Amino acid sequence: MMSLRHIALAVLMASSPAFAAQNLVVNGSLTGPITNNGVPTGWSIFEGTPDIMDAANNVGMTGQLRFGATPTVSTDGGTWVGLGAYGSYMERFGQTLTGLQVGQQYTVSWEAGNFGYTYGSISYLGSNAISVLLDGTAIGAGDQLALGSSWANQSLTFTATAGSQQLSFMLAAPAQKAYMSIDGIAVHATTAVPEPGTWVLMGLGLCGLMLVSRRRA
Ligand SMILES: [Ca+2]
Repeated sequence: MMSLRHIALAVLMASSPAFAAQNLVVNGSLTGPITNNGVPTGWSIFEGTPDIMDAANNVGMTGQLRFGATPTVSTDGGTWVGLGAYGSYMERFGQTLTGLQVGQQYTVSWEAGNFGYTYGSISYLGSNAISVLLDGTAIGAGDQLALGSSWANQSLTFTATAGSQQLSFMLAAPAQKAYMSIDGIAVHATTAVPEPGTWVLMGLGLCGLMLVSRRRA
């Protein structure tokens, strides 16, 4: 049987800020079947034709090793999304974040790699960076990665201006013909602010602990 002390501790842990900070992104692991012109469940295409790929299937085409540089399995694992850019042709995908708190700062983090694409006379072998957009407006970008750059963790922060905002990704430099990889996308409150209900729970937890100590004494 759980003692009062155990219950109090459980409540305290469940309500602590560290436990309250959850990933607001749905399917941030970008898990889905290899698809040319498709994005995984939970995501939408906003421009162009992004692909679902992995180290053995480039541009979302099964068995196609049309890479400009040897790819490595992402830190996140499984499939990821490939994004191309070529002048006015851009590829952008994303999803609407919900449950944001206005005025709260959030950190967007992701893994980026540049393994390119080459097949016959078609080549996407340039350097580029992953740009992050909020409601269609760029809020920043990761570092430029040259062809052959393996997975790198990148992040930036934003302050929510509405409870629901559209997060999307595209390549930052349209003129630099490139095809980059993105995986492991997450959005967390930068400094977790417990909600009012959480403070009540934490208070109850502390009361429980105090009660236990008094009984012991
Ligand atoms: Ca993945």
